[in-house]
Amino acid sequence: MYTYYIGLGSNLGDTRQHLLHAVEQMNQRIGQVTALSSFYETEPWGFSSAHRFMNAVCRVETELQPLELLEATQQIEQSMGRKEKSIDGIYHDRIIDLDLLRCLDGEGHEVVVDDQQLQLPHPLMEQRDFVMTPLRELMKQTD
Ligand code: PH2
Ligand code: MG
Ligand code: MG
Repeated sequence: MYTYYIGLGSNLGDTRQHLLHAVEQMNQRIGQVTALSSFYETEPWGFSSAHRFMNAVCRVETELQPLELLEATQQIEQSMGRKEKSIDGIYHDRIIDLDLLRCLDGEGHEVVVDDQQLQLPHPLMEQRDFVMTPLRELMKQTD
């Protein structure tokens, strides 16, 4: 069993509803969502857009390996109508973005992944307040 921390972001349409829908989809298709941070309204980081973001982080328990989970989260993004993909730091407005941030194994040890498709822990997360603020909220919990 793995414990993952996943960042959620949306800056188009009913952003709060999109995050809630993504959490529901993760519960159905991935495993159990055992914690969800507060929702934070944030300014676009790394690109300019008139649309502000809603960001949150959740914790998910699942048997899926990191690359399997990546595939599953990408399927959820697509099923919710996500079109654009961020490539080489060029960002776009999006209905939903699900980013794998950290993975812990059954003993609570950090799982490190350095694959072309996926790096864990997320290499940019510490530069991003919209990730670290909700992530810290969940890491403080001691259940
Ligand atoms: N995601 C990005 C780029 N910039 N800015 C905010 N505020 N929130 C995000 O989720 C976000 C971003 C790339 O995925
Ligand atoms: Mg992202
Ligand atoms: Mg992403």
